[in-house]
Amino acid sequence: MANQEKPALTEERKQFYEKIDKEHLAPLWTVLSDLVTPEPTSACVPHLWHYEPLRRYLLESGGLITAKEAERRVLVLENPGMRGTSKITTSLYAGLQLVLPGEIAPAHRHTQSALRFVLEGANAHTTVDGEKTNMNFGDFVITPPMAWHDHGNQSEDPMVWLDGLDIPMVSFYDASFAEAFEQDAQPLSKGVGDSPARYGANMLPVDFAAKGLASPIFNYPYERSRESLDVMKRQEEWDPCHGLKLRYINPVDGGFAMPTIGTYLQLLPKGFSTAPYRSTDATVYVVTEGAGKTTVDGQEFNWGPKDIFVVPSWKWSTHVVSEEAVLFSFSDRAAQQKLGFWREDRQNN
Ligand code: GTQ
Repeated sequence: MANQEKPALTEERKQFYEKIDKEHLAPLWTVLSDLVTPEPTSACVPHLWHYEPLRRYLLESGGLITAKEAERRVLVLENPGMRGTSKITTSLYAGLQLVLPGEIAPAHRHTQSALRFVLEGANAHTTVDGEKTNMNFGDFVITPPMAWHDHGNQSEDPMVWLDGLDIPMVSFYDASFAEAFEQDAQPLSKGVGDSPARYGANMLPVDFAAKGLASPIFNYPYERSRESLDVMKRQEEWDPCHGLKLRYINPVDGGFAMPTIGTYLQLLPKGFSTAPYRSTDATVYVVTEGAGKTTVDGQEFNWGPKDIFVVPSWKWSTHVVSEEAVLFSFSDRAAQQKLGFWREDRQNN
C-alpha cells in the first residue's frame, strides 16, 4: 500500500464512527494498512522444542490418561506468539502423540488432513481406510481428509510421533466435519503392503482414477527416502539454500502428497552453511539426524536429533551444520501454491 499512515481521528470522524458502529459498520481507512500489508506480518514467532523434555512430559501424560479416554493422547506444540489457539503456525497444528503398548487410539475420521512423522518406537501401526501400515522411525504417514483412521501399538515399546494437521485452515473455512467409528479398531479390508505395491512402484493400475487430492500412498518409509539422499549426495551438488532437498509427491500427478501440506526431507552435509532464504510458508522442521544451528530473524536455535523448530513466514533463515543432518519439514505451501500466494526469496552467494 502506498499510504501507510492512518488518517487522523477528529472529533467529527469519531462521532461518525460511533454512529455507524450501531449499524455494524466500520470505516476501512482506519484499518486498511493493517489489512493489506506491504509484506507478511505474523503473530507466529520462531521457536524450538528440544525433544528430551517433550518426551518426558509426554510419557508422564501416559500415566494420567489412556489413549482411549483421550481419543488422541497428544501434547500440542503451541507457538509462543499464539498461545491458546492450538497452532504451531498461523495455518498449521502440530502435536506429539503417544501410543503405549497394547493401546488403541480409536477409529474416527475428519475433514482435516493429518501427517505423522515417527520419532520413536517400531512396528506400531496406523490403519487408514481398512489398510494397516507399520510405522518405524522417520516414516512419513498420511491420513487423507475423511479417511477412517485408528492407531495401535502391539510392540513392547512406547510409540511417539509428530502429528501435523491443517486444523487452522479447515477452521478458517468453517468446513470441519468429524465422526467416530462404531468400534475402536476398524476392520481390515486390504492386506498390509497393498498400497505400496499398487501405487509405489512407479506404476499405477491401468485406468486408475484418483478418489481425492491426497496421495494413494500413505506411508513413505524413511529407509527409502534416506537412501535417495545418500545416493544423491555422492554427486556433491548442493543447493545454496537447501543442500539436498526432496519433496514427497503424489505419484498420480507429481503434486504434493497432501492437498494442503507440503512435506520435504533434506540432507545438509557436515560443515555446510546455507544462504539466507525466506518464503511465505511458515515451516515446521523435525531433525531426524545430526546437529546444527538455525538462525531465524537474528535468533539462534541449536538443534540435535528429534528437536522440532518453526520458521515463520517471510523471516530470513540460515542453517549451519556441525554433524551431517537430515531434516523433515512441512508447511502450508501445497495450499498456498494452489491459491497462487506462495513466494520465496533467496540470497545466493
Ligand atoms: O490422530 O487423528 O494430533 O484427530 C489431532 C487430531 C491427532 C489423529 C491429532 C487428530 C489426531
